[in-house]
Amino acid sequence: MSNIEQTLSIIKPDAVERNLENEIKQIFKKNGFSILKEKKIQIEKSEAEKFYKVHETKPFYDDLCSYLSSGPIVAMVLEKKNAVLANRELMGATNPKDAEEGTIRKKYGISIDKNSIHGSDSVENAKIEINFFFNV
Ligand code: IDP
Ligand code: MG
Repeated sequence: MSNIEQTLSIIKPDAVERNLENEIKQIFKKNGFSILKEKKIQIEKSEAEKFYKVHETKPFYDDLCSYLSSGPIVAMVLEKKNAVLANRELMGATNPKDAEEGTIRKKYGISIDKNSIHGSDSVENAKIEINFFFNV
């Protein structure tokens, strides 16, 4: 049974700012992900608020939305077998301090808020998030 999935990845402003875009894309490719679509954009804070709406009651919501809209980001559609989980594993824990060796957040993350990368957390949310960036 093939379980080919697509997931949304975002290279966040702290990583784009440090010119890590190509290095991070290489990590995805080395780990068997195909990058089906990609675009570099800067979004409005109102769009970030929509994207992160699930976190609207959290104390860090406002800072998070300011941050995601603070500079260019690279949104990508990644495809692989079990892509959603595989991408979460490759990204590492939300807080880079807790991320395992070999993960993107361990390697590049600066702090819990500047953690370099976003990845969808379920197949259902991946569809919504891919739609958000690519089907407009
Ligand atoms: P995830 O990115 O690993 O899925 P989420 O819990 O969905 O983590 O949180 C979304 C983003 O919000 C995180 O990537 C991180 O940048 C930020 N964030 C999460 N928890 C905190 C926190 O406690 N303080 C500050 N920022 C946070
Ligand atoms: Mg999340």
